[in-house]
Amino acid sequence: MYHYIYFHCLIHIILIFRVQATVKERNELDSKLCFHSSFAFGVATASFQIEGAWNVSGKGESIWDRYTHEHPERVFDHKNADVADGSYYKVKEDVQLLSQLGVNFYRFSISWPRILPDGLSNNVNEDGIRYYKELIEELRKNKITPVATMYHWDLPQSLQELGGWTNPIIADYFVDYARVLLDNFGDTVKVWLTFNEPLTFCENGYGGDDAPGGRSSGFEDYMCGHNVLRAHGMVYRMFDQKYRKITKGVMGITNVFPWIEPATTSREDQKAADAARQFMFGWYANPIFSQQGDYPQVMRKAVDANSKRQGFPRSRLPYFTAEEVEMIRGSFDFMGLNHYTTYLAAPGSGKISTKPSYQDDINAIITQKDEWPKSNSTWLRVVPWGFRRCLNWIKNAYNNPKILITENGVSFEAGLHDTKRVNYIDAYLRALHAAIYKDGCHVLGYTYWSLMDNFEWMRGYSERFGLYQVDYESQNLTRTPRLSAKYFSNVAKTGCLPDDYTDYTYNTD
Ligand code: GBH
Repeated sequence: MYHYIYFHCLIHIILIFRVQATVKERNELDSKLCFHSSFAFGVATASFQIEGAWNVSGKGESIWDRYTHEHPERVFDHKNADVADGSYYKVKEDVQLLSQLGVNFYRFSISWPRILPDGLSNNVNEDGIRYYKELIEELRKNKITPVATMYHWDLPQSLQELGGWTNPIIADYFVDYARVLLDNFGDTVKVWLTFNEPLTFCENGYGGDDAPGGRSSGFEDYMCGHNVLRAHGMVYRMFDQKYRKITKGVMGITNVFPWIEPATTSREDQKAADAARQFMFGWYANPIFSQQGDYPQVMRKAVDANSKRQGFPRSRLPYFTAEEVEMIRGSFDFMGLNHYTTYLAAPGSGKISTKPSYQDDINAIITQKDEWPKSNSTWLRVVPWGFRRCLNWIKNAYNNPKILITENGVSFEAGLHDTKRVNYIDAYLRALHAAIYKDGCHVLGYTYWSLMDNFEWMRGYSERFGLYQVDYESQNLTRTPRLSAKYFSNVAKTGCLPDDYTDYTYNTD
């Protein structure tokens, strides 16, 4: 209990740097929708998507380097992230952008192969340590709290040669890597996330077409997930035992949870929606955040049964030992949550083919409504009310954990006058405000994805999520604030949503 209260306070204190004056300002504006002064605002990026310098000063090759070089045809615009936003060379410039925004924190990720070129801790690349130390120091000078993700998908290629996340040994190597990070940055980074979206990199990476391009759905994706959960639990336990006291930090994991609404109110659709939530979110949340731990029961039952029907002598979803269940259960100080959009679910046909597939295991038809406003990403429609439902579902399922929204954002066409993005952020923040102050959800802060346009994985540079526009034609990759940067900086600095958009020519088209 003591620990609980202690960490509750600690993460608040760590994230908050907002100036006192804004509290007064806010009291004068009762009519406005305001977040409590302890609520933190930030923006996020990820190493592979912004750094470039892919083979500079000792950095090793990552699976995304290899994949985009070998298969340019699989990337929408046939581009790669060799240069990306050049952030490796722009520490001061990028921190200036953050400072102009007035955000409390910056969520960035650390490139494993920049720190450990071969993935292994016997060879530490000093330039990698230097680079992140410079970034962290620059943030500190500007009173911006660093929030670091240990793994945002850029696995060292050398470890992929051993099977990557499908090989159980990788959990040990991830622990070694985490130890190097905590030894080097533990004194200055107080908020840690082990992983970004295991669902995405296991499902799309080992079950689909993202790097490393495993395309082994319903099989390698489950192995990946299993080892990621073990690796997370092991790193959290090491942190708890060896680093927590000396670093005074906190640690969590980021999962992605699109809201899943039943397509109709029928019992069948509700059941399908519940199963889909468990397969998408519960897969990674239940073992860590639920009272009982382990995989969600619907998932366990469905994959076990389907594996049997397909003639496998054992389930395609691996089993944790009793010790592993205990190690993973409760391995968090807070929950990182990425939320972008909402889907509808209806029951699938129940048919399975002999070839395993995650989709068959879920057995749901996932769609979106035509009338929901589109973005520039096929998977992302604007459905702010889904955010509130998502947060309430988590509150009920996992005993109202402390949540840090680690990503929320939207892609639109290039251009500086992005009223549609302003509209999206404002609407999602209103839904979040209701979830916190009307429903009692325990949310500590909000992170917009992304600080600036960047390499959008298989979509190349074709989808833009940035508050700052990046001019990829210009020599120095010029960053220019969009209207949404002005809007978001106003929100971050005051903690309030503006009443009207006279300044921003708000419209909802
Ligand atoms: C985030 O994931 C990532 O964490 C971040 O790196 C990324 O830049 C951001 O999204 C914006 O894209 O193409 O139909 O197969 C959000 C969840 C999961 C959404 C994978 C896109 C692929 C859908 N993502 N999904 S599809």
